[in-house]
Amino acid sequence: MTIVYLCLGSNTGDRLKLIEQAVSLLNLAQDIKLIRTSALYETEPWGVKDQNWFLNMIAEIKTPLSAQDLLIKCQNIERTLGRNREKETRWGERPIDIDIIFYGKEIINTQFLTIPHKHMHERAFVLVPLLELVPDFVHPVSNKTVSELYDDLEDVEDVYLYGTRVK
Ligand code: PH2
Ligand code: MG
Ligand code: MG
Repeated sequence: MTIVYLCLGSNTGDRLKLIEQAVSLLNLAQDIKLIRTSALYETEPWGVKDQNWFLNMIAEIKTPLSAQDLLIKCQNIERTLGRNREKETRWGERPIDIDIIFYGKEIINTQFLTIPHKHMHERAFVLVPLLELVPDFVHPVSNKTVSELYDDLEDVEDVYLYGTRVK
């Protein structure tokens, strides 16, 4: 069993409903045990500015799945909720996105998967909800804690507490 931190995001359609549905599909999945979720945050778009604001949150799960199999499960959930990658642009709008941020302390670099997530240390929309759950978790590549990564952030995009807890 591995503890994994997922970042969920949505910036089109009924964002709240899409995030809630993603959480319940994760919870229903055979090999995924949902442990806890962060609060929801409304966040300024990172990367491509000219798009709707996102709702983001972190889910802490436990799973016997490999990182690759977990990725496939997450992508299946994204598809179930109407995501069509062929219509998307890099960092552009999407109804639902489920990214693996940490997979235990593992470091993975394949064609399909980079873990820890390549951009997590640059993103307040990931670090703020992570800070809420695991401020002392150590990033296995930089060896910095989540709270150190947060303190090191430059160009912090706006992150607001959305006020509704999903779980
Ligand atoms: N996801 C992106 C690109 N930019 N910005 C915010 N605030 N939240 C996201 O989830 C997000 C983003 C690509 O997946
Ligand atoms: Mg993704
Ligand atoms: Mg993403």
